[in-house]
Amino acid sequence: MSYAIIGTGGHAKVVYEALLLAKPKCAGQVTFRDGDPSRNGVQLSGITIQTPELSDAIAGCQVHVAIGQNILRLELSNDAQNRGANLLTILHPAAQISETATIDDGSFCAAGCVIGPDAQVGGASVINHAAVVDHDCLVGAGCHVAPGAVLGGGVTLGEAVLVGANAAILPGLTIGKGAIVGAGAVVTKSMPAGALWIGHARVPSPEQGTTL
Ligand code: JB2
Repeated sequence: MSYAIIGTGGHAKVVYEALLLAKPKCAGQVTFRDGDPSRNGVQLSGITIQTPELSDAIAGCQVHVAIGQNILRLELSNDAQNRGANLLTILHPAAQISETATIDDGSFCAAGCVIGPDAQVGGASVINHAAVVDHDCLVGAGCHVAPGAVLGGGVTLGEAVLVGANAAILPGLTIGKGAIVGAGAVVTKSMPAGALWIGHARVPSPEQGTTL
């Protein structure tokens, strides 16, 4: 079995460490791949980086896209799958995941995160260190719940939502596709697609004026 981690930045190192803990037998079978030709031959965690990030040789490999940027991670995951790769889900052994939660292909759950009963996490998402995804949450594909962020029970995140570090979203709210919640924010109302929330309030977009 061969494993490929796409991405060679900080997130890739975190994911690689978790992979070795979760599947010790894959040591020696992992390659890092990057789209940037200048990264070819550079060492990361003792492994020589290869470029390009995707080629037809990836068919049949276990591939995990370890890039923090949501849209890029989602697109590269889809590309890898279209080339015949199997998307690898990586669960750190210190992640606490309910037996009734589901985590879709290509996602990463970091150390210390908690995923509650009947929560569903879409593909190519990142539930980062110490983040909480409480019971019955629905997390869309390509989301990032950053370190220490908390989704109350029954929160729904659309595709590619970023919830910043230590932010909290109150139970039952719905956050639209591509929305961004700033670090440390407390979200008290549902947000439409593409919206931005900083601190205790949604940031008005120009066409919305001041009526939120
Ligand atoms: O257009 C691109 C591209 N742009 C950046 N195509 C491809 N194929 N890859 C791209 N990248 C890759 O994203 C870079 O080659 C590099 O591998 C990675 C960016 O690395 P960086 O260390 O800047 O960020 P990261 O994605 O590893 O981690 C971010 O997200 C994490 C969740 C950081 O903000 C971390 O602090 C955070 N924990």
